Amino acid sequence: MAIVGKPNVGKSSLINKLLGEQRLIVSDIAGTTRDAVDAALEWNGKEYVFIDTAGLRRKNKIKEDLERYSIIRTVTAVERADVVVILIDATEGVTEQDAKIAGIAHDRGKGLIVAVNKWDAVEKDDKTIYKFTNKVREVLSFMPYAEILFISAETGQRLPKLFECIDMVLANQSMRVGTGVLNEIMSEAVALQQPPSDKGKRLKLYYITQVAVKPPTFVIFVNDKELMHFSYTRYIENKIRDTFGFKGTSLKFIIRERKDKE
Ligand SMILES: Nc1nc2c(ncn2[C@@H]2O[C@H](COP(=O)(O)OP(=O)(O)OP(=O)(O)O)[C@@H](O)[C@H]2O)c(=O)[nH]1
Ligand SMILES: [Mg+2]
Repeated sequence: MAIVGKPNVGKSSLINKLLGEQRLIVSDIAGTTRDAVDAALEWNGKEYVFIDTAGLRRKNKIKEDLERYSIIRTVTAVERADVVVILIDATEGVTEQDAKIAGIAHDRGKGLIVAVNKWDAVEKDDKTIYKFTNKVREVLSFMPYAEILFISAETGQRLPKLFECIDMVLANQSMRVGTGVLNEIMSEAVALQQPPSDKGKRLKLYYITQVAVKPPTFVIFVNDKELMHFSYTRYIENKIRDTFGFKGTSLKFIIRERKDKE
């Protein structure tokens, strides 16, 4: 599990709380953590390794080297991880900087959890969670599949829920769906919404199969790759998600051409 996020968002505090000891260095000076530190711990009889990272700063001339350095550290941590927990500071709201950090995990097809931290420090009414959730969905619109949790590294609020979420995302990253059922879903989807056509030629979808996990990866065989628009792939993806969820994980689609059957 890689814990990523802006400076001062509470990454080290979260790992400290999970460890139940003050092993990592926590401070309110942004940019405290310089190196990634691994922390192994047990939860409900299972072992988890958490990777702390240095917070990613906004670009700034003087700090450009430091910025580049922390991006490299974040990328390395993300690449080593199965699940990436993106921390957002509830007292500051979700920003473009958060989107940039989340994008690093999204681009690499990692399991994703968005944890809004410092929830204890926010004044709340009955609509606060709803409004914050909408804002996160808006800024992180490229990853609608991500789970969103509201936590506090300080009080420990919803940390058991965080582990439940991690287990669920891990399972979804490794889920395999049978070819039979995939082709049933695809045929049904095609019947419900006609595939696009161009210059008199219509897209035909012949066959779909899952070829890999982490992230779940599907190959779709079609008559003409050019006709398989992003939006139709997204439509098929949504149909698969309607049945299997795949919460917390991106899905990858590879489009291959095959000669016409007849
Ligand atoms: N109220 C509140 N404060 C928190 C919470 N989590 C962290 N903090 C405070 O936020 C400050 C920064 O915490 P750190 O854990 O050092 O943040 P970090 O993300 O590791 O920061 P860098 O290593 O600099 O990137 C500290 O003063 C913490 O006490 C929380 O859940 N609630
Ligand atoms: Mg830190």
